Amino acid sequence: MQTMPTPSSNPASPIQAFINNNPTIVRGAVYLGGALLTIYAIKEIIKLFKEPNLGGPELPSTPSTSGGMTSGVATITLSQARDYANRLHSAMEDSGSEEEVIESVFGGLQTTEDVKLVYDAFGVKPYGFFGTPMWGTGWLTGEPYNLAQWIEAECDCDDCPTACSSLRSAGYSI
Ligand SMILES: [Ca+2]
Repeated sequence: MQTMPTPSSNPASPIQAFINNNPTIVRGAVYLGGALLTIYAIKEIIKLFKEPNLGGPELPSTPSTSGGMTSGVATITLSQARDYANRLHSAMEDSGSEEEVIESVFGGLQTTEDVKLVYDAFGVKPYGFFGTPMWGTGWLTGEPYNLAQWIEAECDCDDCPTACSSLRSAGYSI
């Protein structure tokens, strides 16, 4: 079994001994690891295909640092603000939410004016259950939530720190 030609007189390491004594467990662990990696890779690939790209502008690849947001003029157009608002809604409307999309959108906003444009473009949308309400009356019809309320309901500030700090910088409470 010894493959290293070292003239060491040391006994096999505890790890090597464990592997030698428990080949079934070790092989099982390797297979399990491989299966988990495969599942992870498939999920990542599916996510790539699901990535909503409606021909809107590409998001900047380098998010600005949270908290470093300046006030002043907007750096995005109204049409971009609408695209970002739609992207945020798609990231949250179904079961669960795509935190990385939310963070990426807010990471691309540079001024508090940008945040306000996206906030206004988002407007108020009914929120119910896990996002878009489904049917009927009562709790299933949803409550009219603004962007800050959607973010709060879908993605707390631990998971979406950039979104939270950007909204706060622009004066919205979350
Ligand atoms: Ca959701």
